Amino acid sequence: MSQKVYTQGSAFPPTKPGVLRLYSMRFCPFAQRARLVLQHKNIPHEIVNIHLRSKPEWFLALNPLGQVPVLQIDDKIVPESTATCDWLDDVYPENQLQPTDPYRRAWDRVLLEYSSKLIGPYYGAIRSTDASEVESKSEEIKKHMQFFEEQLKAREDGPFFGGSKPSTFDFFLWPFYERLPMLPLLKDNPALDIEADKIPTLTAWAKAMRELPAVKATSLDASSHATWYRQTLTGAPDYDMFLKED
Ligand SMILES: N[C@@H](CCC(=O)N[C@@H](CS)C(=O)NCC(=O)O)C(=O)O
Repeated sequence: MSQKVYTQGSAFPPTKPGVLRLYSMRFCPFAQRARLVLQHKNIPHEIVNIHLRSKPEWFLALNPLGQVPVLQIDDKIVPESTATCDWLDDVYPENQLQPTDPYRRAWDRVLLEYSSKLIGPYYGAIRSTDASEVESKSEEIKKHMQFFEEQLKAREDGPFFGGSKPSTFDFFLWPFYERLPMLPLLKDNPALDIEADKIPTLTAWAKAMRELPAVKATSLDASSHATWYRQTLTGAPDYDMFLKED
């Protein structure tokens, strides 16, 4: 199936019985969460990429919120990145990602809640044109990173939040961490440098994450992310950017 986006007016690509489909967008950090879990667990699937500024009517019918990711198999539809990942983990239990220990599972929920607080300053730093506002967003991002640094260090069984193997939370956090190095490229503001020396445990985590085949398969480098966000800020991003096929 083509990786090119489907736009408003495009015909619905027919589903096949029993074939799992992910509605995605190649630059979306939330959709990357689902792509990471699909890859990590080797779950057969197909991907339909959606033009998020010109959404097909059939996509809006599937998810009235109009957001990716969405999973579909037969008559089942699951939107929302965290729900898609947990659902995949439950339906494909081999190589389980969610912690079995209830205390750890509870704390992964806490970490997820904190990671959702990172998202506001992250997009704020991307969108703001005011240098001092960018700096204050950057401070907030660093404060959250420091929290994750301390939490991961306290677990003492890394390199992953899941211990010696990644958990769903590792895949929830990764797409945002992967995009942090593009912020100083986008804004040319040194306040946005991650300062890896202040978060050594997270830096070692990132190194281990980058070794995972799922991360290798779904990651883009900082300059590609910056190119994408630069385009979104000027209004007409090319959703098919970097695709080699016709
Ligand atoms: N809470 C959602 C957020 C997903 C989200 O914001 N996706 C963006 C793309 S990165 C989207 O679909 N935006 C289109 C829109 O909001 O109209 C999740 O975790 O899946």
